[in-house]
Amino acid sequence: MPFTAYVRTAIARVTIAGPSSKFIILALASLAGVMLASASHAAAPQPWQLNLQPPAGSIAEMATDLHNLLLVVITAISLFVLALLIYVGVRFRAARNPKASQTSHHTVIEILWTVIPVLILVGIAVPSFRLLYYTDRTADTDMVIKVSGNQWYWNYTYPDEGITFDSYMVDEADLQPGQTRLLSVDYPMVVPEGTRIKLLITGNDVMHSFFVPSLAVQIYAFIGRTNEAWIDVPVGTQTYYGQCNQICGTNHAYMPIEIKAVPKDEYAAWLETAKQEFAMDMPDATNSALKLASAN
Ligand SMILES: [Cu+2]
Repeated sequence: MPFTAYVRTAIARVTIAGPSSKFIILALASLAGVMLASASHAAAPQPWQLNLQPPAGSIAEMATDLHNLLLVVITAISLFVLALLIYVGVRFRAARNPKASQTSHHTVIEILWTVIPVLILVGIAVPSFRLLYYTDRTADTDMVIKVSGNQWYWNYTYPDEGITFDSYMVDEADLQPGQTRLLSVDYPMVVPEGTRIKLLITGNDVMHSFFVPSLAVQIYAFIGRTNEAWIDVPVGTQTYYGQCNQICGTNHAYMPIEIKAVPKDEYAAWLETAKQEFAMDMPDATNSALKLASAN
């Protein structure tokens, strides 16, 4: 159930309890709405942002729903523990209990504080494993991009198109209007909108990590090993920003990720020029090994 549906159900339940509690819940819900809305629109971090970036695609939506569910659970647990602490502090204070109780066992409570946490964990495990297995299934993707982490830039290879290019951050002095400091790159990874993309992620020197929050992808880029992930790029022209998320050296903070989702015809036009500009100059063996990896 999406988060908004949770809130709606909660309001409906509280309506029975009485008008004053309904007002409190409505006020809290609208506050949450304001907080969520302030972070919307761009798939990039915002100043004073609260909460996650707006989710893009099915994986990110599931991850956000799981996060929202866990937020409710963890808040309830924290409030419960706080209430217990306050109760114990007041009820069993030294002034009221000059002679301390010697109680050391209580079978019922011991069973409860074992069984209830287990039930909560099992309840969390179900949506958590559902999401894990969903992200693990990459069989029916539309295209493949190989991502290589380097000190300190990314390289994107489209094995089926025979193109490969490096992607460097735009220096502050060279920023054009509309570009974002520390996030814009010279050659973004261009993808067609509404596409499922398999990512083959590897590294060429040290460990990096390919992290795009709005698409809910964070995968290590290891040397000599290819990690697999997929992203579900939604319909709509949008630029998704991310960064290397594994401390990889001096310029770790300066190797951002920019993924530009464009309409299909715009992508085809980009591909035409890219094929001339970024034609892959690779031995056939490397190329066919890549194609083999992308076919599996
Ligand atoms: Cu890095």
